Amino acid sequence: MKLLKKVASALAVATIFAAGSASADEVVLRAVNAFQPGSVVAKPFERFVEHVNKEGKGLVQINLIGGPSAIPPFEIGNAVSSGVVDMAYVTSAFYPNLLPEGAALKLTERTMSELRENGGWEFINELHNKKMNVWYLARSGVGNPFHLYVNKPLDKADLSGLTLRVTPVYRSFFEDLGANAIQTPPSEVYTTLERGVADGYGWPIQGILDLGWHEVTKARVDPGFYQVDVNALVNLDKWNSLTDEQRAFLTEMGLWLEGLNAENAAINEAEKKKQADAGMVVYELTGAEREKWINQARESGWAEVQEVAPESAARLRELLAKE
Ligand code: 173
Repeated sequence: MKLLKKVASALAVATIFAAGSASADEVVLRAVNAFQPGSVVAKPFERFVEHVNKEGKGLVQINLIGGPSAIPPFEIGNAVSSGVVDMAYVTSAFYPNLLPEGAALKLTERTMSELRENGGWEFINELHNKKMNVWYLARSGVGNPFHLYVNKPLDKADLSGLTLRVTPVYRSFFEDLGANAIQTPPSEVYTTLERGVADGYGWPIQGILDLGWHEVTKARVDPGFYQVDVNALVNLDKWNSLTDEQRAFLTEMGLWLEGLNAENAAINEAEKKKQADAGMVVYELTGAEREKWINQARESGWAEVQEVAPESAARLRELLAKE
């Protein structure tokens, strides 16, 4: 035990020395991930952190302090806004209190490269700067659609009589189709379903098996709708305190993170197969019901943006949507 302690303290001194001597310009950013460590939704950021730490020696390092058990998901926006953490990987659905305009992000019909060209990224970044004191470094989730998962039969775009677990992503859409909505963080989905408190829930196509929810889920409803937004945010004071070189490096790493969106199509197929192999079935809406489902999702989504962010809604729609 004594020897171990000595080794440990020698290591600690060595670490401090190494950190101190690496470079006067090296910055270590404390980051938090809103999603369960190791799960497919958390993964792009975990890979990002690994990539930054490999490429950014002597310049920028990221210390990932943990997942949703470190900071509750709905408080992560506040944490990065106030500088409790320097960086966060979090969906706008977890910070609607700070940025109501975030409701538009899931309605994106363009790729991130398109948004970086048409001024969309710039506008979204500006909103995050002004309203939330964060830099909008990059977005994951484009190409990863949301779905409704249910334990009761469904063959129409009609959710009346169903109680569904939601976040701000799904609320307006599900309610407009007649559902009774209850909001929970992801950590409570399993028990909510297991106890029959809800008949179903919204979640992306990715992650069901990682979270063990196939055990309490009978079916997925197709088609999916919207596109996930999970955003890499940097506290704005921290961002402004970085050198030009550090900012340029992080910007490049952010583009690398957005490059991972190209993998989503293949991941989605693999996830569908895993769900089927686990015994989940698909309730596929077809014909007019499918049209109604898709149109209602879009309409409810934009109506909500108009309601919560009337001054930015038209501009957001022009930049993010295709029509
Ligand atoms: O369902 C959710 O908790 C949610 O809103 C979300 C958003 C992005 C990715 C995964 C889940």
